[in-house]
Amino acid sequence: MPVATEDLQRVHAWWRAANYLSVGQIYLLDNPLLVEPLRPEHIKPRLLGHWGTTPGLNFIYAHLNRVIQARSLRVLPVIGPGHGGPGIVANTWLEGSYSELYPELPRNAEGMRRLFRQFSFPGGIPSHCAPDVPGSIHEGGELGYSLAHAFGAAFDNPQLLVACVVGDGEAETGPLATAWHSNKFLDPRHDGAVLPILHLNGYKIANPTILARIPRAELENLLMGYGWRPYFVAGDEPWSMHAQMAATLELILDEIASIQARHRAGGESTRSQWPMIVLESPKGWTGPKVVDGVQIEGTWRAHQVPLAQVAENPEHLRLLEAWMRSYRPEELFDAGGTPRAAVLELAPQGTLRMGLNPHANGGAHVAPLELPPLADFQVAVERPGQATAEATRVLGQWLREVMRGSEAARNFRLFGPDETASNRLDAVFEVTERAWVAERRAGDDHLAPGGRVMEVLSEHQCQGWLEGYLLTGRYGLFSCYEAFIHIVDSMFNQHAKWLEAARRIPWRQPPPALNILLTSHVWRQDHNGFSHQDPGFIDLVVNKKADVVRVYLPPDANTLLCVAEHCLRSRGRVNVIVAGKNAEPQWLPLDAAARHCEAGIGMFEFASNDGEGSPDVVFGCAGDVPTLETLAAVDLLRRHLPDLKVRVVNVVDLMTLQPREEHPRGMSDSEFDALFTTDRPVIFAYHGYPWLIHRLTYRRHNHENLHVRGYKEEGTTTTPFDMVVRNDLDRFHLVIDVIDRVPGLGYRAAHVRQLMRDQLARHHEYICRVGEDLPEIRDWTWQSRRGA
Ligand SMILES: Cc1ncc(C[n+]2csc(CCOP(=O)(O)OP(=O)(O)O)c2C)c(N)n1
Ligand SMILES: [Mg+2]
Repeated sequence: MPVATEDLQRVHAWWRAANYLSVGQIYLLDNPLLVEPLRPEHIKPRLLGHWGTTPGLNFIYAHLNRVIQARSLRVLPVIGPGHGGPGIVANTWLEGSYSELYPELPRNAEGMRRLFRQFSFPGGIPSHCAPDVPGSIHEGGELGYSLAHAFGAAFDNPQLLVACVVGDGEAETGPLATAWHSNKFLDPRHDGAVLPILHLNGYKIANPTILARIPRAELENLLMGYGWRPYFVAGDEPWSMHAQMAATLELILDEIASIQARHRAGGESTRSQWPMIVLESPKGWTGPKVVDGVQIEGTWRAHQVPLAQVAENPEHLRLLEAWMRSYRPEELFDAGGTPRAAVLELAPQGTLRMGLNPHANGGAHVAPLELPPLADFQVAVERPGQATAEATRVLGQWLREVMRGSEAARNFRLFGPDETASNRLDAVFEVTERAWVAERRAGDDHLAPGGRVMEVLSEHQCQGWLEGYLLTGRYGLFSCYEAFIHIVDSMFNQHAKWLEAARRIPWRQPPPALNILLTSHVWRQDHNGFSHQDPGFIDLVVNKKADVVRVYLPPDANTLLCVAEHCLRSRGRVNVIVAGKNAEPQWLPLDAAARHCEAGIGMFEFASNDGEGSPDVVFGCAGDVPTLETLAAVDLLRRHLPDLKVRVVNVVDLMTLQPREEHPRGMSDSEFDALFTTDRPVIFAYHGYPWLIHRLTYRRHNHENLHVRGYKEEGTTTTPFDMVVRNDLDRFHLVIDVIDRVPGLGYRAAHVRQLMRDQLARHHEYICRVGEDLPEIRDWTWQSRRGA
């Protein structure tokens, strides 16, 4: 049914107003209402920003406003081409949300002057849909994640419609290309809807886009192949485009409502073909058509600023003024700069305005997550090393109860690329399923619509969905192979930047933390080998601002439980937890584990024999496998060099190693010196690349005595113990390190050193002959020889 002309006129007025305000932000320092002819001193000295995508975004925003009003919809916008920031700022200023969050920018001439001036200006706001932009959960700086974020926001938000603009250039990225498949995971009963709007403006920065240069039938088939029903809105004549867009939105919203009604009434559980829009419009639409004899509108040349020499070139200045006046600002704003009723009538009310959608400030609307008491899941550890457990399996049992506790609120999900069971978290399947709305066959394992375990073989989707889920105020955990978390290095960077920038925006509240569990780690890739061995993600993580990152290396199951509980409670951070899934000896009972985690670092008294006096050597260890090897080395030292005074310091929270001035969890120098001494050799067995420990401690007093063992890129498919041997992280090498570094010991302990070398040779010979580790290695357990 065609939409009434008056409605389209309102949409058109809004669009012109938003376009006017967008151009003003890119170009003007002053004279916002053009009350006098433009002069060079009204123009910004540096012209920054992106015009090309902006009129399309403004067109979409205006049309969404109309349907939000007509249908009282709750719409969250996700803007893939986030470089169109001035457009979204313009729209949120028009609807009033901007001035509510930033009262110093009221909807009048002075507010408009400041709005223009602040954009991409020192001391002002960034050019993209960064955290300062009302209603944004997606900056759109690094392209590719819009659709994953949109789905993450829609999961478990049944009343929400996420309108996701996808750039046609963005659509060429790997993450976006896969994200179309998110529709196989969305359950209309429990989840909201995502409406993708492919912004087919034909160009990127300097090239056409692929999707704009294939026949329409091919594009249609491609999108249909991904399971969507594409509707095309195409052209450049505004009134025809308004009519098409409005009618298409009506159709589509009816379709979405009908899909939801059918599923929610209980009748239907099969996958639906959700509608989407392909908006084919000129890049830089309504901007200057030709500049200096070159076509701008409808080409890649419209991407950034179509008129680049406005202050210097009178013709450009004239063109800019003509361009801005083409929107007829006097019809849109009164003499005082306030938008006229004809424009404002299109703005939805209250929190229906997209800029004030509560979901976009998820941190301010977080329901508590019920966490079951750890005591019910603890491993009984009567004495160190006596019990054996698979740390992640223990965690899985606790997570099962977290799943159960969040069943009604549906505010917790687990994400992972196909590895929940392999990572031994499969207890959760006693309570929920893997989300799946595609075909199911006999023999499938725990697949169902509405499941809250999200498995897709795309680390990008796992990360993107989770980010969208968290930013809209829910909780989650992403478990991943350690080596393959690198696939989302860049996404991690972007999310950490978002969190960092959001801290400076007063109205934003920190969302629940992004928790990444790295299991199937470098030391236990028994089935795989070199390709699966890389502990370098931690190195990347610690580059980020101290306040937003934490890295935890729990040495056993009880410590893992304590760490996980802490992480699920924390806000505004990225927590990385590294923990193995294999059966390993357990060191700490739950109460001791809790104290250890609270401090983040501490002595293992049970393994230290330096008593009141000072140690001859200090062992540092971080990570489950390095802790095991350290304790096995201590065991050997007790046996062969019983007089040697050894101290063992275990690190759970890697950030404690940094100076306090660098990180809120960092130790003071005196605390560090008390643990590691100022003059004794320190042998540090670390889970990852050794250099990181040096990087974190290079300012400490005893740094010249610090000797770090870790992964040095020696990997293959071999036995677990051979992995540590190849990297000199094994107990025998650690004992040799002690002998070589404790003054005077080299001579006295030469025979022990030789014995260690012999053991390494024996190990090598045995594994090559038998194919598994020596029984005394496999079956080694901690024997307390305290004081022996
Ligand atoms: C991952 C990534 N690669 C490169 C860029 C640089 N870049 C910024 S905008 C852009 C073109 C985007 O084209 P499109 O998605 O079609 O957006 P629009 O045409 O709407 O501006 C590129 C390549 C980026 N931001 N992110
Ligand atoms: Mg484009």
